[in-house]
Amino acid sequence: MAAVERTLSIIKPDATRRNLTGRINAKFEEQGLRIVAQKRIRLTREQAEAFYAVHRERPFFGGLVAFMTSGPVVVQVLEGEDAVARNREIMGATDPAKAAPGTIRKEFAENIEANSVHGSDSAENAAREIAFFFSEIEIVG
Ligand code: RTP
Ligand code: MG
Repeated sequence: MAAVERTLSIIKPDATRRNLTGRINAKFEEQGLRIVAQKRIRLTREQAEAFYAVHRERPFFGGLVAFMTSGPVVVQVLEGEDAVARNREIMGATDPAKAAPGTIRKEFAENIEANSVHGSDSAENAAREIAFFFSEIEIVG
């Protein structure tokens, strides 16, 4: 049986601006992930730069930080079997033009940058990213 895991999800500013939080959360819940923590926040430039520090040398870093601080985000912890990989299936490919039908990015993303959601890409990064935004008492599994 697959292990129960947690992953960090962010509903990005392009999606909160279009009032898509509920429709995105329905995708997670319908496909077996439970939202065990959630809060709506506005990232500061310092927070966005720290969260995406791994991408600091990438050409898209400046644009990404500007985008992620352009409006509210909803940060959340998703729990379920194989939650890290499962969430990335539900999200679809980074570029919505390459995302599979039915995925969040295929249905909602505007482009490769404003792509509606973030999801941790490994169990190690999930642990680090969850700790970046949440304390243990805020996560109710
Ligand atoms: P995420 O981290 O947000 O879950 O997305 P990901 O793993 O699919 O993509 P990643 O390569 O980690 O890139 C992080 C985010 O940077 C933006 N991006 N822009 N302009 C570009 O070519 C470009 N490439 C990536 C996206 O918002 C992407 O989700
Ligand atoms: Mg990534």
